[in-house]
Amino acid sequence: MKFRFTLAALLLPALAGAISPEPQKMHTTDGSAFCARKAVYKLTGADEADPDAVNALRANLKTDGTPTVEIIIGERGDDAVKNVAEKIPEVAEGYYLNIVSPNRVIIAGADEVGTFYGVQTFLQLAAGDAHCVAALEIIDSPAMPKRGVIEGFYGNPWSHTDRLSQFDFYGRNKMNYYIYGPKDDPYHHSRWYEPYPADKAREMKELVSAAHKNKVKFVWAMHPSNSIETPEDRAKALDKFSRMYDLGVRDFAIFFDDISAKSVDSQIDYLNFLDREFVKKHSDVGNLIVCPTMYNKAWSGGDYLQKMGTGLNPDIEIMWTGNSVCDMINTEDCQWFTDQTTRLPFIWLNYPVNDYGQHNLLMGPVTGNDREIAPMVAAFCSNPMQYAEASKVALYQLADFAWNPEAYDADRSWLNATAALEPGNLDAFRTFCLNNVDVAPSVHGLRFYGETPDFAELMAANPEITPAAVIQFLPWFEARRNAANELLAAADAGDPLLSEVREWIVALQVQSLQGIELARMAEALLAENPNGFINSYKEFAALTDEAENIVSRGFDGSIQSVRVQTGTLHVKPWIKTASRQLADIFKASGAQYPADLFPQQTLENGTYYIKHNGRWLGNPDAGAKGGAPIFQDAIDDINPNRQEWHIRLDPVTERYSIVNSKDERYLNEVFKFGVNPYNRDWNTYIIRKQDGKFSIQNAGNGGQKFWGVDGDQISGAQNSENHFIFEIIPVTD
Ligand code: LOG
Repeated sequence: MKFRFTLAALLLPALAGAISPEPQKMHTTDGSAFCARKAVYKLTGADEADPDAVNALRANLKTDGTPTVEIIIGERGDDAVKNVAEKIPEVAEGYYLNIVSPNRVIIAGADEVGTFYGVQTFLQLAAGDAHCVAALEIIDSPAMPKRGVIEGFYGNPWSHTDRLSQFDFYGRNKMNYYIYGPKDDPYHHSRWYEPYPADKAREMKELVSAAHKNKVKFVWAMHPSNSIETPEDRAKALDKFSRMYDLGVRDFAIFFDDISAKSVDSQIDYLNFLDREFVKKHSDVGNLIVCPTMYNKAWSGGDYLQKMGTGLNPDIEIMWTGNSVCDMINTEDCQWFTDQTTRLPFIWLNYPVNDYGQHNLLMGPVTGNDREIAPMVAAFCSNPMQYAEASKVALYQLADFAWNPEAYDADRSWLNATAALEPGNLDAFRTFCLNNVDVAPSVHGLRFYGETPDFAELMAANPEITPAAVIQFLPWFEARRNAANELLAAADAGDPLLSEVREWIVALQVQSLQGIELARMAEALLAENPNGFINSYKEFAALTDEAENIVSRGFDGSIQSVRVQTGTLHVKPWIKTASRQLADIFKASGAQYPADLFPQQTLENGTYYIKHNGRWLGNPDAGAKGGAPIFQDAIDDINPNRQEWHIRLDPVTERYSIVNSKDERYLNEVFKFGVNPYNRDWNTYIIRKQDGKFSIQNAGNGGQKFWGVDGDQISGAQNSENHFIFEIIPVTD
């Protein structure tokens, strides 16, 4: 089904709050709107209609007093909505919503869930900025049948309050799946066979019922690892499932991720056993879901997936994270999976989970999933961060995407998400989110490059870091400081999302103060005010220390706290480079400064001789391409700079580059003059000092060999040797 947006539909958000997810088809009709703020509602059809939908209306709208607006509500087959029966979409969970001028509303679901979703849409319209509702007609239904969340990360599981708040959020944003599988809940994983203790069981029961009220299937997942073959293990599994059934659970999953599976045949046999002996014996239990051990293409091999596809009972659904563990989903991923298994993948999207890159939060626009995947997936669920409230920024967008991928626009969805979540601190919150977009390099390689876009523009406009350029960044940092201060006040006043990520707000605050202090250092340099520079530099160094030591999650019972970081894509590296740059300019100015002002470096940036056994390292073929430096017996009086080397600390790798002063050619990891463009990941060295002698070692991509000497040339030295064999002597003229 494809619909186009009418111009009127695009103009609607001006009148109302954003509808989440974006409806498939919406247009305004003739006639004027009524004012929701003042309306008193009368419900027609409430006796027959879905009770959760009716409760949601009653809880949010005024129904006592003389009615001014009538809401007619029901699902297909109900008397109240029979006149609009042909308008109701023929898709499960779809609904028809008609706001009729001047004072009538019709909400007609394709089924109970559809009615509930129609109510959510109406409530969003009625809560819009102007509280005025336009006359309009919406025909809406989901593109993907199963949309939701897998609590499947490592680290602090969500709290009971977190989960209750999530279900409410899923209901409002039309997500219908929640899979319970936090790796660090022992009753899910390490001691899967043990029943929940009484208090946890009570909570579980409450959760299941809260989920169901929000039309969310509560899937309880168990991770039995390889304990699946013996009759005892199988009896325990049935027992645990029965106990969960007694708590209200009607949907089950088995996770086999992150283990080395003994055999795919025993996994299949086990799953079919549970399907036969438990699932099929309960008419009200939904399809079993499995997360296979080979759950992404990069980790797949042999005939594992083909066997799963042919061996598992046809109703069992198989989860899939795509091309690799953490990757967005495209049509090729889905097709590849279906070719192996002859089934549609139940998508487990590893976003915004950050358990593999815990120092960063993922708060940006959600991009990268192909919009054409809807017919190619059985479900689209995402694994979030251990920060439940903060995860809602991404989950809102993923709900939007899964419902209506055709219309999905990441930037618009992100604007709507942030507006829905933090209306009171909107600009500051958006500023915060944009400082936390990229996850930084990690084992999984997933990156997001849209972080701090306006900072990236400033960097592009000021490619060289001069004092004048650094001052250009001051307003940017001042705006971040103001945003952080505003958000900290809101966090301390109890805002659940902001207090959850309070440490990242502190990180933004400290980072912005670092930037402000850099501008002061730059001003002092321009004003030739060494004391001003020294004072600001000390302040900057203290802030840097503070920035490195902000630790998250100090709550009682937390099993994990991490050092937080923010702005890692552009801002943090820029601050580091700029501070070194300004310090170098200051040192070169000849001003007096305390010996311990700057951090201890093995060597000051400068020009040096490198000597071994009284011989000088030189570049006799200066200007050639390639070739190697050699040790020479005599000092070169004619072309002295052939034996002089610029040794400088690279601010990003914090290692040294070694460049000949005659022709500016750098030394590479095989002890020759590099012919490729200089690359700091390959061409920087660790230089250490001991008893007046130095060692030089490859690092980064260049390996770990030390410099040794073989005849006239540098050679790679073994680890066991003494490497402190060089003199590095400043060239003083
Ligand atoms: C785990 C998951 C974890 C995620 C990201 C799956 C199926 N399993 O590498 O628990 O949160 O990656 O770190 C996983 O994704 N293993």
